Amino acid sequence: MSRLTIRQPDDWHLHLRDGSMLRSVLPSTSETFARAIVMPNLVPPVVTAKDAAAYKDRILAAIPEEHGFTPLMTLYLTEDTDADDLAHAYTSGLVTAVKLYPAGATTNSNSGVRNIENVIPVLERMAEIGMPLLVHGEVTTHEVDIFDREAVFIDTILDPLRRRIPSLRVVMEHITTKQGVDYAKSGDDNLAATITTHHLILNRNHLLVGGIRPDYYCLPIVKSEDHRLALREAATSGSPKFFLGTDSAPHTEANKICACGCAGIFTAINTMSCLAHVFAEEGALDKLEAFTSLNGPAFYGMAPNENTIDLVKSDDPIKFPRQIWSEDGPVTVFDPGFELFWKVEK
Ligand code: OTD
Ligand code: ZN
Ligand code: ZN
Repeated sequence: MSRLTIRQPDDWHLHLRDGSMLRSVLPSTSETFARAIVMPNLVPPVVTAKDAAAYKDRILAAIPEEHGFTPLMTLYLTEDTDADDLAHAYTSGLVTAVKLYPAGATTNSNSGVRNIENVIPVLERMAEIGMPLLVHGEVTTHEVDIFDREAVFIDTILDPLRRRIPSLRVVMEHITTKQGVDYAKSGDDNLAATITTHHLILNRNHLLVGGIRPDYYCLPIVKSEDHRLALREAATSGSPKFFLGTDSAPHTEANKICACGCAGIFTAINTMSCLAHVFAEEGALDKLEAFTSLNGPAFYGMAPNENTIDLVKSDDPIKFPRQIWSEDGPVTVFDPGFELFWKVEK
């Protein structure tokens, strides 16, 4: 197969940042994707309906005129979140979901939740109104090894929480382990999971063997090969439980390549080419549309996009820029480690 037509994709987990970085990275997404769930981990974070409305306006102002794009806003859950403000943000259509970051789990997550007990009333309210909770599923306990943090989170936080509030709709964001795949599969219709492009491609050898690769450093950290294979199986299975959340997370080169480099990989610009490559390798191109364009909207109760895109396989490798420019400095584009041949045509 050398041409594949699919419904226009959506990105169910994206970091757009703010200011000049927002203006630099947004077109890479809005060129190809119709909608994206926009992460609220700005500094300071997007906590209230008012914050979300203002951020949405800044995003809308940065969309190139020729692109149609809808940002789906999220609120950052804190132990002080006001349940009425959050419920109103959802029922009025301003906000699509709420993001749970365990405090300290990832970039700009210091205002996150320290003790889940303190947010139970808000989560119960969300369950009542059907508002999805998007979870960064890693414990931050110092004793727990960074490679085990997802599995421990599932056992000690997520599973007890779902038993306590079974009607809460939950998305396990950017799962990276077999345990994450198995847990998502074991849940009812209230549970789903996003998978990133880079976790389908990288294992921890790519990060660490032959010299450290700061451009492959992200959270949750890339795992061993058996976990990567489990993710590939899940993503290409067609199961409605799994859909794309790129977690494209731009940082300037200076902030990534230094003594304490930031976590995050900028994949927005070549994600669809990478995914077509992965799905073709797995003999599952017929499942790509479900992963990028159908399963996400179905979980969120939205219609899939009407427009289509074509993925066209060329004979010669496609050249993506190695970096994109921002006023704050260059941002390195994800290098999948192989040449890309699938090009998006709209
Ligand atoms: N992971 N980097 C970032 C967020 C994600 O956990 C995440 O969602 C970021 O830079 O905002 C990252 O590695
Ligand atoms: Zn996260
Ligand atoms: Zn993220």
